Amino acid sequence: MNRTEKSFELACEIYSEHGVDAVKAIETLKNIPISIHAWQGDDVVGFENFETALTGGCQVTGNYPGRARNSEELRQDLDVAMKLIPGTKRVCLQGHEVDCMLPGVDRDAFTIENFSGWLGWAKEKKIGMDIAPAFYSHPKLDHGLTLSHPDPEIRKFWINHGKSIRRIGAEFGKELGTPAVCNFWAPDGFKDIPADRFTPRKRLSDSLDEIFAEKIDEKYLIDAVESKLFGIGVESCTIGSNDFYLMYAARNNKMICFDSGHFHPTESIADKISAVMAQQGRILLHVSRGVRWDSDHVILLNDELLSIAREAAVYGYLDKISICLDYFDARINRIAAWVAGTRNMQKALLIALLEPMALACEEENKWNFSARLARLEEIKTLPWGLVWNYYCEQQGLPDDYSFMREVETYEQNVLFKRG
Ligand code: RNT
Ligand code: ZN
Repeated sequence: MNRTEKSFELACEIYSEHGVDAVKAIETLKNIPISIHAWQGDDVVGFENFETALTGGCQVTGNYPGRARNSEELRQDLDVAMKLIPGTKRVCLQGHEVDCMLPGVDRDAFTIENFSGWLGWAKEKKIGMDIAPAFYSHPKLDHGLTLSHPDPEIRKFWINHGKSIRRIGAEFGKELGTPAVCNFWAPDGFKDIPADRFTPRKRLSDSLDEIFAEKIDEKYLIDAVESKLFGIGVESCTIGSNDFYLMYAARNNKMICFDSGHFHPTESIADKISAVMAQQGRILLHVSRGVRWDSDHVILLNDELLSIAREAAVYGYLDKISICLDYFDARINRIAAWVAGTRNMQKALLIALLEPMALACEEENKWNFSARLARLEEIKTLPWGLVWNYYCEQQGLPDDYSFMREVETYEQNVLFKRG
């Protein structure tokens, strides 16, 4: 027995004294799919023929060398990252991360042909794919509006984009044998106080209805809708606000997407999970980290992440929660960003799965809130790290620091050679 195995054995003993089966926790963790956001690898630039800056109120800062310039490079980078991440992985695309452009075909008419390389790759890797229409970084985002634009021609373009991305997602779902989550987020809003908040909201609602009018079997595609508080340059009014999408999702039986950067800085999405699950039964999480605003920093193993993971994992409805990462840092190696962030998500889930919550609940049910406090604090020093290390080793993966060796080799051999 090596040191990792010995430590794991001891950890198992301690956890079992708390009524927790660490081996089972690892098994559960292994099967939790994490949808890795492809857009960390290309700074949300996409691969269309034209170069536009990232618009829609999001920002990627930094210019670390090695950004993927086409889908092939992006897949190559994802291959390296995914080899360093344990467990079940999916990949999520933005609607402009096309594999190839076709003459005369814009976003409103993309088909699976534009994404064929992705499909072939996902088949080979045996992973599921998710997708999101890109309602930004395009000249048809006009005066900050897309689906809620007053001009029916502009709305039509974006409605057709939504429809085409849904069909592509359905194709992914059908071909890969696992439904694609198709997430709708649109940046529509106003920098300054609008005179009319109602009409654009009504138009957004109608546009969404039109997009979703085409019935697609949930065996292949699951629609999600994502709200936002504000974006850069869209500070005064976001058309697709939280209230808007909560109602929309509930009324139309869509999945609600909670992005951890899309609320007031002191508001946590962790508390929202049970509120929705008690009534509707499914959620998409966009796990991100806002620093003072929706800055989309790499997720850390911090209190926020721990509480999100706990709320997702402990009530037995984890299989109803889709986890997608949504951060982008161009100031560090993008592969390191994927690996560190995804592993942090997984560590947070492991910690949640290992927590002897039943013991804290026992005290809660006896109204003994002092003992509950003691239990919740006791949890924090339990040896989850030994379990995590064992899990990585068992999967043949380096530890949380050593993975950098492979990233750095790839950086020297490939990323730094990109123009
Ligand atoms: C934007 C949303 C959206 C992101 C894109 C890439 O604030 O979080 O979900 O995926 O910006
Ligand atoms: Zn998001």
